[in-house]
Amino acid sequence: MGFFLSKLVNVWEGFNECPARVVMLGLDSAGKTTTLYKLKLGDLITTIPTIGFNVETVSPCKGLTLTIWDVGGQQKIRQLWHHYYQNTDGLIFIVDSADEARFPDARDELHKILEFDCMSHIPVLVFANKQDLPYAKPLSKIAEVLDLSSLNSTHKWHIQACCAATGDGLVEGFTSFSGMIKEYKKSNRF
Ligand code: G3D
Ligand code: MG
Repeated sequence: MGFFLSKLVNVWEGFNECPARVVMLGLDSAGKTTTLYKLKLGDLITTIPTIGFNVETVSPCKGLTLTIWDVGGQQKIRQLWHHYYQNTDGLIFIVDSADEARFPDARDELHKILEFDCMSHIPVLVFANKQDLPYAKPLSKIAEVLDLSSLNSTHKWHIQACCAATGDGLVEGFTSFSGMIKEYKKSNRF
């Protein structure tokens, strides 16, 4: 009986699995590639600046399978980001919480992405990364400088403090993102 029930639970969880395609963007050195491979390998890798993209399928939390496109964030290649926007179910935007000088650039890039038609209602997960650094700004400050409240009428968004190097905060962020993505996909089904 127990065996039968556990099989039933597995089948139910299979139905509930949510495969989705998301893009992961943010300024160069924010920690995108570190996040991707922490999720994929469970390990901290040595990164080099991403010139093109990395793509991996990961299951960051229960019931969610994501194909994540991690696109290079250097200034001259940001103009290519829009090539990755079609058929996207969500945006992960990563910020270096200790890089206060570039918060305005991060805000401008985030809002530019969301102005594209195909991104106009997608759910947004912001990771305030590198919270382990001594000068990292708190979540409230980062939400404010990114002007996230101005997205309230168009986007479901969530901001999560994290340290991609250790993985702290990643599961919590993706658990919130999972609900937002499922709701978005349901509303876009027809
Ligand atoms: P990017 O893909 O957004 O360009 P990377 O960023 O993942 O390549 O990371 C850029 C640098 O930030 C790397 O250091 C990486 O180890 C570091 N980093 C990423 N996440 C964290 C974090 O949570 N805390 C700290 N302290 N550092 C982090 P290097 O030295 O290789 O440039
Ligand atoms: Mg990178």
